[in-house]
Amino acid sequence: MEEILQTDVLAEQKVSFERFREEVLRDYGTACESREASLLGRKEVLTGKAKFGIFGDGKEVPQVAMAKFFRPGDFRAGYYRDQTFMFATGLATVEQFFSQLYADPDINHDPFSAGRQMNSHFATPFVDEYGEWVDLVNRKNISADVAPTAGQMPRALGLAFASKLFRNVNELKQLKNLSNQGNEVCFCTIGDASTSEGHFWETINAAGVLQVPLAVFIWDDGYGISVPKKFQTTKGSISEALKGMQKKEGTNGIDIYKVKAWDYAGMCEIFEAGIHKVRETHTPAIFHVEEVTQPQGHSTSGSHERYKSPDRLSWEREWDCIRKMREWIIDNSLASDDELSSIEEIAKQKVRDDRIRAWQLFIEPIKEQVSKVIQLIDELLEQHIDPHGQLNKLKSDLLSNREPLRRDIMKVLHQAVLTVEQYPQSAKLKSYSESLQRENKEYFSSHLYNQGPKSALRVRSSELEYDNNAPMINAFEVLNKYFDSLFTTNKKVVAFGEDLGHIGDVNQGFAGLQAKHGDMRIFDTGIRELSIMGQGIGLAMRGLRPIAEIQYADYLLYGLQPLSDDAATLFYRTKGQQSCPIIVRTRGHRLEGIWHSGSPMGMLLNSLRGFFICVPRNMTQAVGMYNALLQSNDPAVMVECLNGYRLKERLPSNLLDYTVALGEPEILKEGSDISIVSYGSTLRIIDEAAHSLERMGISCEIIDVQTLLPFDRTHTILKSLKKTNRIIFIDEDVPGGAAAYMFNKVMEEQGGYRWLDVSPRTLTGKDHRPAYGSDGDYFSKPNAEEIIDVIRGMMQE
Ligand SMILES: Cc1ncc(C[n+]2csc(CCOP(=O)(O)OP(=O)(O)O)c2C)c(N)n1
Repeated sequence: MEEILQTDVLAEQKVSFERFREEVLRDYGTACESREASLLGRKEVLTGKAKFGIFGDGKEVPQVAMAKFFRPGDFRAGYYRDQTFMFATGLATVEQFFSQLYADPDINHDPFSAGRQMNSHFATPFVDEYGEWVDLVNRKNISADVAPTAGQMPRALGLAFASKLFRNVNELKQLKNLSNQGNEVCFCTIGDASTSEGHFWETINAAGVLQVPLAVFIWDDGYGISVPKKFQTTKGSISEALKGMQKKEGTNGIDIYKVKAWDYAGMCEIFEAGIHKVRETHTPAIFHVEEVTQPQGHSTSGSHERYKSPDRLSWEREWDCIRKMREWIIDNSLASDDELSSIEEIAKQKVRDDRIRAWQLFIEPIKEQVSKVIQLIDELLEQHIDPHGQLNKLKSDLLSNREPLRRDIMKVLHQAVLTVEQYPQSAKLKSYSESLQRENKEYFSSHLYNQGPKSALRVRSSELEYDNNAPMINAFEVLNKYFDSLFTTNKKVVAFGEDLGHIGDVNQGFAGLQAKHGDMRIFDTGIRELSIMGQGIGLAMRGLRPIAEIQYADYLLYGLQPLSDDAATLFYRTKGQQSCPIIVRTRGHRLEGIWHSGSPMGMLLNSLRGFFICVPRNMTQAVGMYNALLQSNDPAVMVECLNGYRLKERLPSNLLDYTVALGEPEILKEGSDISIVSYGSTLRIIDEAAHSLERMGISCEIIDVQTLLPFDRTHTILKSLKKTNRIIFIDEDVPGGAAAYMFNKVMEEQGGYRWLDVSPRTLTGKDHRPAYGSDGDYFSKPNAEEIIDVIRGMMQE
């Protein structure tokens, strides 16, 4: 009996050893494939087939180790070094990797970005074509990479924080496709030099405070392009520098682990235990991966021989992680030298084949277009249409281009059409050119905003309703009652920011609501605008509806980078596969002084294409906009009027149903002499001026644009201008800011210049920031007297 048992145990041990061996060899094979992809990728750039390449060579072994513990339901927010992780998790193939390197715009070939992103910028689908969140629990999720160093950090905080909410907020527990009760980990990767960015420190501090399941892997290869660690990091070691944040008995904080990039077995052991702890306890962790190499240098833009010493270069060769893994496999008798050589050879051949297939996929459709153009030119030549032999020349130029791009075809087509446009026989050529223009527009310029069921533009305006005895109340109370109803009916909404939880925001929009709806749904944050935005971005990407607050519009500048680089580009850079319906709530325009009266709308307009920018004049209008936005998936900024919270507004009875159609201006007062275009707080100054002007016999039409992005989709302003033939754009931004933007839209896009009797004007704040005090405000921002004078001048012109 004992003997039989012993045989069983031995057999079992043999099986598990065999499984272990297979897993190790599979990892080794993945590492070899990835290395080969890096080597061949670089060649593709140097021979001109691709434009730029950045690769994960030197990080292969840590990434096969890390990938073992990345489970369905988990998220990654990483950067451009993670190709091996993507191969090891099965989320990317080598062929797709090359398709992206070639900038193949077909999403079936580059499923991460449809050719819109540089190579090694990965993503997986979070939403379907209708804008509905897919089942994120049973798949591994890659939030779309960005190139700005440390740009992944704020989003990573939000992705991890979502798990904390899913674990702790009862209302969210039924959302079974979005989370498995918060048991997910957000894997975040970053290069050692990028930890110098404020983004890193702000995120790690917030994670330590919040206790979220964030696992940060730092690939420490000693350099940020050419600049060594000693110029990047205090004490030359990020784990040393972070020690004050380390979690101790009875404190919050982060766990810190140090591993060596060439130590496969050591990393597997530490990652397994470390990730398990992050998942179970929501304690964030840093894995400082030291002694990483970079065999080919930073990117295809330069060579590392320029800045690494011969000693360093020879150390990197000796301590190459794949070489060390190979030695470890042989030392532990897991495979022979021959077996490993065979794995290496198979990997090389596979990558060569995948590369060729990706190139074929990329070039075939282009070659078909070339053939079609040649055929259309030949048809004209057969009819002896060839002014000055130009068509023939265009044909031979195109045929001699061995690796044509789409732009080369369009250039030839454009010239060919110009050459023969006077001949009726050129119709087919023209029509083909137009069809390619449409195709290229779809390839390169689609998906800035949602266009399907989740477009906010589908939401129509509805009427405000009032009870007979509806009270006049402080405007902030309108918002407060609205948020109360919203949080009662929409379980996905959360709101947070500085002073937003306990006291209910500095203007009391949320007063009393934390006590009612709980401190996991309405809460305070540290003073960290950048990562408040990241927190909102990550939550929104995981299917929640965050209202992330920036206390004053002036401080949006602190949080602008993740909004501009990450949230605004997300839908575009994934060609509609990921959405970020964050609502950034802030307040601005007139109040006091240089940093509490900002109206930096031009800054937002220029940096947030991809967002809706709402500029309501009162809180009821803001409610209608919140409702419209909450039905859609695009991100938005809501700038409430700082000086409007204590004005009286009538309490509507349909707060939850009232909607404002975004992108449609509202005529506030009809008039016949001049169209005055504005938004937000300035409208009250304009109203005052208009009363005086009316007394002088000048009839003003006042138009509230309501949203700056999108802008006047109904061309309401043009209709007004056709009636008045005079127009002025007034706001509190700097000269050349949002007023100039509105001016351009109406004059150029709407063709407004044709209806002018006098030259159009903009009237804005001064070039400087507004001075403090009521006089400072009066002399820094447009005032009623200025408006009267300018408009009287226009009437006399
Ligand atoms: C905000 C920003 N600044 C500069 C750059 C240019 N840049 C790209 S990578 C890089 C160095 C990053 O080094 P590290 O974080 O160590 O990562 P590694 O590339 O070594 O993996 C720099 C300066 C950038 N992409 N973004």
